[in-house]
Amino acid sequence: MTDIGSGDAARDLYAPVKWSQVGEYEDIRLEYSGDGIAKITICRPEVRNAFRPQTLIEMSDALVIAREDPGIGVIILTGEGDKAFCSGGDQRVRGDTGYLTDPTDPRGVGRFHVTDLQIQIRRLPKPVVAMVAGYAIGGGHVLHLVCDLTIAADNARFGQVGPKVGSFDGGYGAGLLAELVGVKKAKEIWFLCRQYDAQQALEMGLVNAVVPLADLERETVAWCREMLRMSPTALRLMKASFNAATDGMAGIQQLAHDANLLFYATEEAKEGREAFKAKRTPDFGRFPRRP
Ligand code: S0N
Repeated sequence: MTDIGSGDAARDLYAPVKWSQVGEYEDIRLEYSGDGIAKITICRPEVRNAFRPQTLIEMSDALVIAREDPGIGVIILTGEGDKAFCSGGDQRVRGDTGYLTDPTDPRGVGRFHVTDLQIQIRRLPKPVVAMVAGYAIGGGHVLHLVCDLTIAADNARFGQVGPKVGSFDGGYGAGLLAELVGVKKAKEIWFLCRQYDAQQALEMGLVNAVVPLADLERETVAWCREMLRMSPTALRLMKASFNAATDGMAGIQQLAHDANLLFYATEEAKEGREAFKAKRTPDFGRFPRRP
């Protein structure tokens, strides 16, 4: 349980959720809690929630919908069932040029749709929480790495498999992992392709909490509701701040544009806009030159 004291406020965090479905997808489900949480579930349990290109395209679409909706403040990413969060790229549609949208099309050229999705999650200005039951393996492990927080069930298992199946993710898969657990441990994870249980993941800083499987969603929702009580702008700017150094110019761009977004509301910025529209010289003289 989160440490938020007792009483009504604490009880509200754990109030039952009645999810309502938003839109129709083939590989995923998008649901709203009605109080500010969107949940995206990968629904391919027969392959341990491996993603094919269509899965990633649908996830991207759902993330856009949740991002654009001002009623949504936090997004949960999860997998259907209790056996897997996600087992990475669907190896059945892995071609010689990447992952194929239509493996029966001889002219098809594959690619890594997951590259764009990883960036989308990082740049999304609302917290994204990975809710992990069972395996988070390969590209599925990297998906939880790019989420802001991870709540794991006690049956969760984490690991990379790239060198075992002839692939590797040297982007966020290497960099974020090293940031979280240290370079030596990250190399161990990638070079030996071992699996780690939830407790080991907690001890190495890979996840935020481990809870009994039966409590996974209840606890994840409580963490989300706790964040929903915070200032959305402060959360947005903190997320961008955590990513800024790692993301280089793209990170600075996000922070700078967020600053500009807030600057727009000031009298000083409005003076520039109004002067332009009125075809007059702007008068910035009344604004302080801050020390
Ligand atoms: C997840 C594992 C450990 C689960 O083991 P378990 O519980 O024993 O189940 P299984 O019997 O193995 O699996 C049940 C059924 O599910 C199928 N299946 C499982 N995973 C996949 C998968 N990824 N693709 C396709 N099918 C999968 C099984 O075949 C089985 O089917 P049936 O019942 O018909 O026999 C275990 O399943 C496991 O280790 N899975 C494979 C993990 C894996 O290899 N993942 C892919 C790793 N690569 C990526 O994720 C690519 C990431 C990527 O796109 C990328 C991005 C940027 C840069 C580089 C890359 C890159 O290529 O790495």
